[in-house]
Amino acid sequence: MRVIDSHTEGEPTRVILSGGPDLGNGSLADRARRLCDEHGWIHTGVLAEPRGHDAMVGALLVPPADPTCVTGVIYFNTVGNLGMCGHATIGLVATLAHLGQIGPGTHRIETPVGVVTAQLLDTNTVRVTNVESYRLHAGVTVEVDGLGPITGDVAWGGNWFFLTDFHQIDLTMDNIPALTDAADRIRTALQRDGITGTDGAEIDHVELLGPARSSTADGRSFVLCPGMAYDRSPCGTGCSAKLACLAADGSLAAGATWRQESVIGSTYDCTYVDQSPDRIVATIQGRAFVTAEATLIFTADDPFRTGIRA
Ligand code: PYC
Repeated sequence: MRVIDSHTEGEPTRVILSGGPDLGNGSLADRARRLCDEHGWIHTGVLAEPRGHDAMVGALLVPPADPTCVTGVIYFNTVGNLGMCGHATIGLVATLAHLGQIGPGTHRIETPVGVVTAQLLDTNTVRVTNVESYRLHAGVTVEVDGLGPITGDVAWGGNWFFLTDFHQIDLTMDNIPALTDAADRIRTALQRDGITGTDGAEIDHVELLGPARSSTADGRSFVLCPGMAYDRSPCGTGCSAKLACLAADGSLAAGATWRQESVIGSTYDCTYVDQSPDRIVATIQGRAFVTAEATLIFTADDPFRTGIRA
């Protein structure tokens, strides 16, 4: 399996160029389901130890169903699929540029939750225009074991998020274990209380929000991804969900830039345009750097051929 690794504002992406499973030629959503149902080992085999680690996100390239797209892609992490992934789209575009497969300009990319566009601004800088984002519920309160009542919004940004202003623990790197534990407790409380996205979709991302530390940023976040890994980048789909909430509150005008800082201090510049009632289309700009080109080897009698499952 041929892969290229990159990181986007600190968050790793592993693009599978060849050697991935054949998922047929249904819709991207059908092929994403087949990846989980028939080839579930890929998630840990490609991304988890001993070949990777918990924070990695995979990008399996597949032929697009929409011929206007440069590629189709299915994003996944060690525990399952992601709908969209902002940082991995930036990493994918930098990877395709590194391979000489695309040049500067705008490129359409098909994901299981819709087509996104990505503008390659220079070798490393990419601006992604995401699928539509929206806030589903405002001001939802859950009683969280060990934290007390926590109030936040439920929003879609290509994945489902619970976003809450969080003041109990500073959003700094030395607090990552405590932040991970807090976000996981919130996610557990949401599940316990049956609080979901549209059509009962699981809210699998929790975004803790606080003040920026840099004077040039507008806010800081800690994002817990499905599983127990946190996003090193400011989380592209999480920023989209955040912008949907800001727009719904009337706190950020269409076209204005919001600079979101991650828990490690990296940033995305984000803007939005209004879409049909109560929806926005967010644009996320950040930088990705290619870190490795590799061939993954899956030896038949390797006891950890399919990765170490947590
Ligand atoms: O950038 O959208 C994102 C993302 C989701 C999970 C990890 N990164």
